[in-house]
Amino acid sequence: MRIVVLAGGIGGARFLRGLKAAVAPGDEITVIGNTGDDIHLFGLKVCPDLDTVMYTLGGGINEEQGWGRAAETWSVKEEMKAYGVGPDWFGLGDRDVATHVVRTQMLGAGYPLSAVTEALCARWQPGVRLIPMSDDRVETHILIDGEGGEGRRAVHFQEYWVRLHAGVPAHAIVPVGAEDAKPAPGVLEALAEADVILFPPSNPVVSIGTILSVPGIRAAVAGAAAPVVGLSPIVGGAPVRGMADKVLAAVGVESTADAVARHYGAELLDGWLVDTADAGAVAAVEAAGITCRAVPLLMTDPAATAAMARTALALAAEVRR
Ligand code: FO1
Repeated sequence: MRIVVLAGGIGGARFLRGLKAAVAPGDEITVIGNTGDDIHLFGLKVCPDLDTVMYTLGGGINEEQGWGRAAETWSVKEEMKAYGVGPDWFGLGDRDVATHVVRTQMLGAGYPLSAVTEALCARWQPGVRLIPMSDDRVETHILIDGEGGEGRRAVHFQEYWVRLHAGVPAHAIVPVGAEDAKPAPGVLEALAEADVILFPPSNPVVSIGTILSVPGIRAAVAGAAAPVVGLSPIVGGAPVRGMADKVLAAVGVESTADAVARHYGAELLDGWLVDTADAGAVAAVEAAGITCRAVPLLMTDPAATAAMARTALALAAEVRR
């Protein structure tokens, strides 16, 4: 079975670990990774969501953080601070820096991001095919209120997320460059040939939404022969992790399991899983033309995550187009 997953960072990576445990030998998982979180720092290109998937599935992730490397040291960060060269709010560990050096070197030599990602994954062996949503530069910016009452200003997603802790209202989410971006090689083919397409509990706006903003990808999902099943990132009216509610508000979507399903819409989704805490939302999702089931959705451990993945695959079989 060919399974295609549109994944962002931490939630998506954790779900993929369970999906790998749930599939049968011979099943192939292709991950279309969000690159809107990418940031250029100190002359290096950092791809947080691609790296979180690669490190999580390859066994190198810092487990409690959900990003960056395990057994990390911070000499480079300390030295940059000693030189007074910022920003100092985005923590690049020494081991992680090596990934960005290799990536930036290969990009500089003319390799597209998809080839670079394949090369980095040759070391990590994540057990999935990881393709960036695009080889073109797309960077999510957030429109916030200026300090001191001046007009609004756009900040890079990472500054909003990490320095500002999403603590100020987001008035707009702009995937800069998306309108000129093309799907990376293999993306549209994977979606066309998929037997199942999954939306994991990633951020619906800045992760899955950004992937869908690359021209051609939304239509490829909507027009795919494969059933599309999503898992709600919102449980009991709040995101399980991260700050998805802050960016959902920016696009006028309330933080409920059924509002997110309706945000994606029946033209994309055939099935939607909500947590048992949101069983009351099933009727509203079904009324929107999306088959809905209430099942445990907390990824408390690998076994629970594998069970979620199996339930998503079972629902896909039930709603097959
Ligand atoms: N998140 C933080 O909250 N603080 C950090 O200092 C930080 C550094 C960082 C470095 C590399 C990387 O790949 C991810 C990093 N993240 C950090 C997480 C990052 O903001 C998120 O993983 C995604 O962008 C959101 O999914």
